Amino acid sequence: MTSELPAKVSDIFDPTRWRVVTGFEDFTDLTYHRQVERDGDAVRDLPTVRIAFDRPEVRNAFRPGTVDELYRALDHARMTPDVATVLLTGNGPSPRDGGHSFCSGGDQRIRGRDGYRYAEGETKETIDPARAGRLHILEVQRLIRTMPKVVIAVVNGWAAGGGHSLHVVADLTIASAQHGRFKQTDATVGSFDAGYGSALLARQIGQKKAREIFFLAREYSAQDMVDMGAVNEAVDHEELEVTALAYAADIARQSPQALRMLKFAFNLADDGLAGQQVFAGEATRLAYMTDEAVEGKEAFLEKRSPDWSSFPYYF
Ligand code: S0N
Repeated sequence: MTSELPAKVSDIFDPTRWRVVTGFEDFTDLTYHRQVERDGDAVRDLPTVRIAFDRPEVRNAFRPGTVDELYRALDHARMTPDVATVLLTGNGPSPRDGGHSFCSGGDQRIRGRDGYRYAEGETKETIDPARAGRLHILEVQRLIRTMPKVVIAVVNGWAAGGGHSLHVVADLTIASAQHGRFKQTDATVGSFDAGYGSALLARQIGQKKAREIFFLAREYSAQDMVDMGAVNEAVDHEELEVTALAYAADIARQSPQALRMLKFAFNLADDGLAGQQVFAGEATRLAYMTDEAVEGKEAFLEKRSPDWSSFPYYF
């Protein structure tokens, strides 16, 4: 592992705390870093990753390729055993006007009648129909929701439209007191997140406030969102990433198994049978570790009846 410092990708990014995750050098719309501890040339991984939108000139709007990269990075974090926490944030500020953004949702310049174009200039004739019509940010939302890691939205600027929905689906949200701004613009541009973005928000802050946010499309500050219960904490902009890392350090002190079970338990009622399935998968995995489940498997392999006599029906 190289001890070379990564490039400074945002105003509050501290390169000494991070290394670039290898294998994702082809990313154009995101940056993906792993938290490290440096001691001279020695670099030791810590259990947090930072995934950041990197299109500050368009308020970190996502196009289909951005969503592909986001899914890849999140899925890599999901499968990396010693990663406990994912920080999802936005790089910036914009080199054009200094504006700060977490994410402003789907890139409206390439939204077509037949789905999002992968690139500007693609037409109905040249677009690949297998890729264009996918509203696959919803697949990302489901991954955030079901991955057995804690995902923290670190809202450094605008969270608008589909960007607002990403913060809603994250497990926790910390926002910049000065630059964190929230606006649900879906209805303004004729789109609507009728899934987690709206319904889960209503679970979090109540029906009236959620409907206000969507129907009026007004702007809210980080403190407004804390007051509504949609954001955990509004902190000084300069302290935002340090605070997120302090949250991650606390999370890393908890039992991985307990964190997984709790996350899936918090999701269960709202996610219906899909939530039950995720929770049940973990319960089954735990059961497989018991002598009782081993007896069932071994009895089958040894072609005998299982002997349950040492396993009680009641605790
Ligand atoms: C974020 C806002 C409020 C910031 O305003 P501000 O600070 O005044 O900046 P601007 O001057 O407006 O912006 C600076 C430059 O950035 C460009 N830009 C900003 N946002 C976008 C964007 N989303 N797409 C493309 N370009 C963007 C501006 O155009 C400007 O560039 P110039 O100077 O060259 O014009 C403000 O920017 C704003 O309101 N942005 C639009 C927010 C928005 O409406 N987003 C889309 C909402 N809908 C979705 O996200 C749907 C996607 C989705 O998640 C989804 C959910 C469920 C089902 C399907 C989907 C799906 O994938 O469609």
